[in-house]
Amino acid sequence: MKSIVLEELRKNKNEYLSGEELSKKLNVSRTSVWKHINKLKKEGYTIDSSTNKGYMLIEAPSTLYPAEIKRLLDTKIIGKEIIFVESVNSTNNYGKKICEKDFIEGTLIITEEQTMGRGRLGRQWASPKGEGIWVSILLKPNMKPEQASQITLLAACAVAKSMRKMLEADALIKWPNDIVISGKKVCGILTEMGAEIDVINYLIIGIGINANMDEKFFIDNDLKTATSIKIEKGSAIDRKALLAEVISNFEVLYLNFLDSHSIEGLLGSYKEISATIGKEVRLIYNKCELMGTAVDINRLGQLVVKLTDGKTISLNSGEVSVRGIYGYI
Ligand code: BT5
Repeated sequence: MKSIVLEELRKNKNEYLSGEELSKKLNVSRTSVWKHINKLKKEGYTIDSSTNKGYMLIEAPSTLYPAEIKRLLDTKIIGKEIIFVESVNSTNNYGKKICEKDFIEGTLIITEEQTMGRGRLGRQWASPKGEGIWVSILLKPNMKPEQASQITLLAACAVAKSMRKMLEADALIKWPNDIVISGKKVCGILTEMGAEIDVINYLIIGIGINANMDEKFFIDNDLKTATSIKIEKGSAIDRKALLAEVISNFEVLYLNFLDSHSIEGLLGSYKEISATIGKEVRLIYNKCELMGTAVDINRLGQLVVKLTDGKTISLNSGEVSVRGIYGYI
C-alpha cells in the first residue's frame, strides 16, 4: 500500500492530492493514508502536507529503495524482484542464503552499506554507507559451471558501458573483474557459484561501484589505486539512474548470452574498452610470478598472455596486475 500511495503522489507531481481523494481511490481510510505518508517521510521522502490541500511529493531520497529502482527499469527478469536491506555484512552472503533455498532468477540484493564487503580470495571491499552501489544479482543460468566466469565479463561490460554512456567517463575494463577510470579502480565484481559437476545451481554476481566517495575516504583507507565516479567527474552522481542503467545493460547481454551460449558477440566491444590488452602484465600462475604482455581475450573469455620467455598462456581467472600510470594495479 505504501508504494501505491507513493505512485499516486508521483503521478500528481507538483500538485496536491487530498487525503480524501487518496483514501477513496485506494479504498482505505484516511488514517491509513496518513500512516503511509508518515512512513514515506521517515524513509526520506519530502512530502508537503497541507491541511486544506492534502499531500504533495516534493523530492524522493537518494536511497536505492526498490520502488525507486523499479520505476527506472523496463527489464524482463533482472530486477523484477528486489530485496533491499539498509545495512548488511555482504550482499553476496545475503544472496547465498536465499539461493540455497529457492529464488527467482534475476532477484537483486541491494544495500546502502556493507559491514564486511568482500573482494576475491577473502579480500575486503570497502563499502561505506550511501556512497556506493553495492548490489548482487542472483542467476540460475542453464549452462556448465565452467562458463560461469564468462558472466563476470558480461557484468564488467555492462558497468563500463553504463559509465561511458551516463558519465562520458573513459571507463575501461581491467580483465576480468575491475573497471578503472584514469588508471584507478572504480568498480569490482565478485562472482560466486553454487554448482554440481554439470549444473549451476546458482550464480551470484556481486557488483561494487564507488559512486560518491571523496578523496579523503581512499586516503583514510589506504586505497591508493582506487577512485570514485564523483572524484573523476567532479560532482556527485545519481546512484539510482546508474544502477538502473547497469541492470538494463546487463540484462541485454545476459539474455544474448543465454541464447547463444557464447560471449563471441560481446568480445569486440569488450576488447575495445580493455585496459589490459597490449599492456605489460604481472601474473601469478601455478604459484609463480610471471611477466608478459596481454595480447588477447579469447572466445572463452580467457586472457591470452605472451610471456617474456616467448611462451603463450591462456588464463581463466586469477591474479593479473596491469602496468599503468600508478605502477601495477
Ligand atoms: C573485487 O575484488 O574487486 C570484487 C569486489 C566486489 C564487491 C561487491 S559489492 C557487492 C558484493 N558483495 C560483496 O561482499 N562483494 C561484492 P578484488 O579484485 O579481490 O579486489 C579487492 C581489493 O580491492 C582489496 O584488496 C583492496 O585492495 C581493493 N579495494 C577494497 N575496497 C575497494 C573499493 N571500495 N574500491 C576500490 N578498491 C578497493
